[in-house]
Amino acid sequence: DDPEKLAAFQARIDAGEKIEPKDWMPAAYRKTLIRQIGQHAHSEIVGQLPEGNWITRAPTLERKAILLAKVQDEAGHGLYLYCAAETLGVSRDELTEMLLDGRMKYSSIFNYPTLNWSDIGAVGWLVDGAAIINQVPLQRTSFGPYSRAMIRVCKEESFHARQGFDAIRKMAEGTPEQKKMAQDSVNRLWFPALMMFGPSDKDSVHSEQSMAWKIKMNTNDELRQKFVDQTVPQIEFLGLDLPDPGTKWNEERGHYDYTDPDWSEFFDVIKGNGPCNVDRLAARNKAWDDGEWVREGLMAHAKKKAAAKIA
Ligand code: FAQ
Repeated sequence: DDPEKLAAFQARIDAGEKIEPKDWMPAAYRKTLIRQIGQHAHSEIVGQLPEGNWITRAPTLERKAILLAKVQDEAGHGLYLYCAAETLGVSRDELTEMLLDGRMKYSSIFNYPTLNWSDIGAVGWLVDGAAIINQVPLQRTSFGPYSRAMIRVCKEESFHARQGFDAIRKMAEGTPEQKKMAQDSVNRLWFPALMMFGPSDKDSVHSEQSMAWKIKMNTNDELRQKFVDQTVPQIEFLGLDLPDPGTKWNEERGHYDYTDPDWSEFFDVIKGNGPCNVDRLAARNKAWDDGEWVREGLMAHAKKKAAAKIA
């Protein structure tokens, strides 16, 4: 890339201007955005699986309607984000193929199972809670379409997190058995939720450049700390035990100290070896294959319509 163009581009970023799809941008900026927005979209799509699995088994009609709406929202977020990625010159088909053959990632969290109803509350509360902390700053990200997508997505994520907290609260305040289930969910999902923010700053390969370009607004560790600080009092409010015995308020830092997740487990999960990686990709591949007749039908219809217009 031409150094003068690069300097002018950086000046726009530094001045807080939004970069729009037709503007000049460095090839690496485009590539990083396609990777991050694409992975984000894939996460929303794959993220429907652990919760979708419980729609038929929700305990009441009200919980079922809420969960159904939430899972549909996630599908919407995925489609919205694919559109944002498409403005960068990649097609949705290409992105989908890269997800299906493992060339692109999706969030590590969705490779953990949801074993019972209490896990559904914990996912809404912890996973959507973590997603919000990550996505609120992304509303100010430098790429216009991504930033605008995040504004709408964050509004819906707030509803998701609240419904999750409400569901787990019911469990935590329920029978001793239900409370035990809530505790077990928090214990199992706490460290995987911390992993959602990515590796520790010293191992984060993309952070420095992505922050200079305002593709990311904070480091992984900054956002992880924010999540811990926000969530620990909520766990205490629920009357549950903290899942990490290393959690301790640090007066000097003004933050909770906490134990890092097992990073070898994280890298293993993102390499494809988590408890549900194989199942998740098999489900997405099956959905793609089963949907072939729909795609073919839509194409045939579109061609017929276009031909009728010409005639
Ligand atoms: N999982 O250099 P960094 C949701 C990879 S929320 C898998 O730090 P970066 C809502 C990373 O790609 C979840 N891979 O990377 C919902 C890179 O590998 P690569 C989605 C991860 O990009 C709730 C390598 O590790 N949210 O879906 C993860 O600067 C309930 C080195 O890492 C977003 O995607 C991970 N957790 O920072 C839906 C938010 N962390 O690509 C349904 C937007 C890192 O070179 C139900 N994304 N890696 O092969 C971001 O903010 C960033 O991409 C980070 C990672 C912070 C995730």
